[in-house]
Amino acid sequence: MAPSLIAALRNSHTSLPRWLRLCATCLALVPGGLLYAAENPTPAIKVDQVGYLADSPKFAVVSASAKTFEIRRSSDGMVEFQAALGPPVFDPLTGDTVETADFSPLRLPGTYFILIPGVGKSWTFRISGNVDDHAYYLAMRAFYGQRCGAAVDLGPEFPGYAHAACHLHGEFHPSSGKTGPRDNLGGWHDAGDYGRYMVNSGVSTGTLLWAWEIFGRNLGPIQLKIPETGNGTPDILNEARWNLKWMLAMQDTDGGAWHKQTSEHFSGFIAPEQDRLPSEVIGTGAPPYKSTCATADLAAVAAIAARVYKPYDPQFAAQALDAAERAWRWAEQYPDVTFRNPPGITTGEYGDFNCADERLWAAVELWRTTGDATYHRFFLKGYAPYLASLDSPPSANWSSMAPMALRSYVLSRRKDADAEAMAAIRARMLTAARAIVARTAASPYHVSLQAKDFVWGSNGIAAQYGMDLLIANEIEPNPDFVNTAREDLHYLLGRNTFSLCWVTRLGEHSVQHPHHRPSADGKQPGPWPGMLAGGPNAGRQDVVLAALPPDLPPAKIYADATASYAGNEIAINWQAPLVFLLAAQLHSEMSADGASTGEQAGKRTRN
Ligand code: G3I
Ligand code: 9MR
Ligand code: ZN
Repeated sequence: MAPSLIAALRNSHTSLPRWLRLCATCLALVPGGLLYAAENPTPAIKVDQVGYLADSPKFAVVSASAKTFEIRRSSDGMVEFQAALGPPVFDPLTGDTVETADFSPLRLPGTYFILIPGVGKSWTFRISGNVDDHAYYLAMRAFYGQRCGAAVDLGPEFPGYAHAACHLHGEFHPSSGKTGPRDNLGGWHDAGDYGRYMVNSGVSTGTLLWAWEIFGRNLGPIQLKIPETGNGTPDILNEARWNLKWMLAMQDTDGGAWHKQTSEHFSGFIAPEQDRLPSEVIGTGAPPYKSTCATADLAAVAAIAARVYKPYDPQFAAQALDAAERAWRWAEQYPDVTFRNPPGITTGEYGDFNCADERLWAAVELWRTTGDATYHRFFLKGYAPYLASLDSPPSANWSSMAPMALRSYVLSRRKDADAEAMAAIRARMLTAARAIVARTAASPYHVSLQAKDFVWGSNGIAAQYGMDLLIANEIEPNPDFVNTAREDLHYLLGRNTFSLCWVTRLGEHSVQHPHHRPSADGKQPGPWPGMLAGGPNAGRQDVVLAALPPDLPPAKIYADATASYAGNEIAINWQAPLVFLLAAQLHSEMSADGASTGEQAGKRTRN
């Protein structure tokens, strides 16, 4: 029987007698189940190894010469769908010539693989109405794994993935303008290193809080099995608060915030609790010691926190607002104190030489929270030169906060917003989103990334494009925006030139050797789960990438190797837009009451 006929029989649930559908299953079992079970998957067939939402477009990519493909059920090899591949197309970003396998019509929930006779079979994937729930859970729990200053234990799902309270010996570095010991006050390890950095914490925590504000209805009931679970506050907010606590503690009595808290140099590849290098609060080395970018980021994030936590903990919300306002005033007084590593400090710098965009972001968030016209005026005076930042989002988002400032203005939906500013930002955002849609549709790998995006953390940039599109969808609902965002997720979860799922412990072929100290201390059989690796980087700033062949196209400059910190590290600022993207895929039907905050009661689209 022809596979397409089998599929047609199987899919026609109601119209055919059960015996005929069973018969189709029996016929399919022989060629599929017996012949292909033992075969190893081929990287030439690239699928999202987590899967595809049942009602969405479904593309796989094939880098081998073939004409047709089959989708088979993984349980018994039965053919569910068969179609022609698209024409071969050359992809300059990877140097691959690829065809698209479009199986959008297949909506039947199940676990499948793609089979191309003569080429091989793909890794498996699911089709389901809630395909990304587990990915969201793992990606959010990755933040829990990054907690500093407390014991962490992932429990029976990942036995042995635990660490004792770490970095308990803290002190003020002379560059901070203070001396003496310092308690560990929480926060997340930034990345594969054990530093905590305000600037990167700002964008990451802000992104998670936005995920809550926009997709809260989907997220409210999801339990992350963290120590706070069940305390009445949604877990995404419980987890974000762990980092907020540290950020708030980085504020000095004058309102300014120190730039970072790290050891003097990076520790070796040891477990966090084994790292006994003192954890130093590090400043600029000269009065006023705090940095403007760190302080303005704190103002922005604390202002968001003030509105988001209000229904759950009004006292904490008030504390956050007070911190935000004090930080704002400090940054007014010191608008351009930038940061460079002081002598003797070699950990990450997150040095940003212009903090005007961070202040713009702080102004919008404070205005959204308080309605105070002072912040609004500040924004209106300063936003126009940044409109262009929406056209082609910058490659380092931790240093370029203007797009978040502008988007936040539109997301506010406030009645006192300036009509002209609103219209200008909306138009620019929507034009940019349409351009991303168009170029993704033209991309052989169906991904939004361009050649210029293959820098340190390119996977974070792919996730950010998805986030930009989803925010555009909040402004003007458009299925193209939502579907294109999902294409970027498919790229991250396996539909890429390496056929690699870039999130650890997700899918059947995922990153094994992230540059992540807790994963590489040799105690566990595999990496800590749920973490997004940095991805291909044409900057090649480590020995592994530098040693790759010189003529590689940008999207190929990657190796799954622990030593590759410029390509295979993980970081909270790439993780947060991944969470945002995943949060958008979850279904609101799962939600309990009270998940939404005041602002988000407005229009939303669900997919
Ligand atoms: O944007 C430019 C681009 O125009 C240029 O063509 C390209 C050439 O290489 O460089 C691009 O800038 C790069 C930038 O990342 C892009 O995001 C810089 O070269 C590169 O040095 C910079 O790397 C940063 C890296 O720290 C080194 O400072 C990464 O953004 C940043 O994510 C990373 O952060 C580290 C922390 O320092 C320490 N903790 C781990 C964390 C993640 O690796
Ligand atoms: O492990 C460090 C990583 O977390 C940083 O992102 C990266 C860039 O700042 O640096 C890594 O540390 C390397 C150091 O810079 C150079 N010597 C090798 C270190 C990693 O083994
Ligand atoms: Zn720690």
